[in-house]
Amino acid sequence: MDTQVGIVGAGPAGLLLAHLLAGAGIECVVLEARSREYVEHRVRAGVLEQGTVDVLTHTGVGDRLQEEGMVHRGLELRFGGRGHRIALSDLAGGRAITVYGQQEVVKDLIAARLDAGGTIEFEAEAVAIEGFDGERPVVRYRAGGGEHVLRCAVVAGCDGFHGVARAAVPEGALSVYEREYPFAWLGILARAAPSSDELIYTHHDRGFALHSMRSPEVTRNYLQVPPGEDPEAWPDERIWEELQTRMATEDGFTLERGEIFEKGVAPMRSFVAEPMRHGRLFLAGDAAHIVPATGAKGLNLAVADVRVLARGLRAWFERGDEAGLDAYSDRCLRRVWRVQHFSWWMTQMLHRMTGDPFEAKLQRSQLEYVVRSEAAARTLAENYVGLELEDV
Ligand code: FAS
Ligand code: PHB
Repeated sequence: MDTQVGIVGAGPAGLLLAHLLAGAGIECVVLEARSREYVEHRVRAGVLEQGTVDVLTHTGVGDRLQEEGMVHRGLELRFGGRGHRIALSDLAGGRAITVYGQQEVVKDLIAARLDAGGTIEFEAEAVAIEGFDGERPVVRYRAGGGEHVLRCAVVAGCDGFHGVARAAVPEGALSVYEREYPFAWLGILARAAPSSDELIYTHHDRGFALHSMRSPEVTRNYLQVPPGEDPEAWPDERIWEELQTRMATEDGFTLERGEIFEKGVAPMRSFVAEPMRHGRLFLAGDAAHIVPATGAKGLNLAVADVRVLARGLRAWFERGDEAGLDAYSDRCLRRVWRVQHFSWWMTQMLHRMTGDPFEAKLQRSQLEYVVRSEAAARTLAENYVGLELEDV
């Protein structure tokens, strides 16, 4: 056997799992199809739940996060030309979110693994995962122009929505639940100072808009656009004009503009594949589930999965105790479905879904209720900052 745990994918799920296993003295190898340069610069998520910040900090990879991450104790819901602050920390027992780009988390985890002598094979594309119904699973992968085999005791499928791990599960062994939304998100990164200290989620007749950030000099903004929209249909001026229109307020809010240096369109879907364990193959992160980004949950859900998986693998390798692995799927899916519901709830409340005037009236009523009722606001706050694993 080449290693104890073969990990397919060097995204947040695979990298954090490798880091946690190494901390427990468990050998692992990470196989990543893309280059290090590519994965360290792929722009995705931006919001870390308290639990994610805690696990990174407590396991020694949170120094830059603590230094550069921006702690937010509130967010704004904006509709009808007015903003309403949701006091996240006051409503959720002092817990907060931290704004810190996913690519920064990936950089920190890669550096930590390589500095510790860990093995991450970049440009190593897994093409098949076999034998996981027995005790000697193997991962076949292409690297350096040749075919290779990684023999291990366990395989962690952390290869995202389009990976090979979920596809390796025999037909009929998976129950799939999914929903495609009738829109996508156009996301930009711009060299412009944030126009607000906190995130602004906007409901508007023309569609959803979100103002986020990455640093005091870089903002991250999103616009709801039709599904499959071509980013090239959105020259910079059109993006700024549309963002300004949707985020305008009665008191004259003006969005800071700057050079747009990243532009992309991401589809919106909800997806769950059950169960997440198949013999010696464990699915984690986007390989098992996708949420619409409205709740800022994708990365955080991946982290929650691998915290449970690492704990189960440690008990099994150290003491032969398989209870944690047996409970892995059910334990993760409880949180997955709570987060699926919250992400769907935020999405259906804030986006122009069908354009039906009745629906728009319901959305306005729901938004008015959330910003006026402490009970309703607390529901949003405690889910947004992230429920403790034990609370789900
Ligand atoms: P990832 O997809 O991050 O990582 C999987 C890794 O596996 C990749 O590096 C891939 O190259 C590799 N891989 C795939 N197939 C392989 C193979 N055969 N062999 C080897 N390696 C293979 N979430 C938010 O919370 N907020 C957001 O704003 C947000 N925006 C997003 C925008 C986009 C365009 C996308 C696609 C996702 C976005 N997400 C967002 C969700 C995202 O952050 C994911 O939830 C998060 O990356 C999940 O991490 P992983 O499960 O590690 O999967
Ligand atoms: C981001 O900063 O990229 C971000 C923030 C909040 C979301 C989604 C994305 O809901």
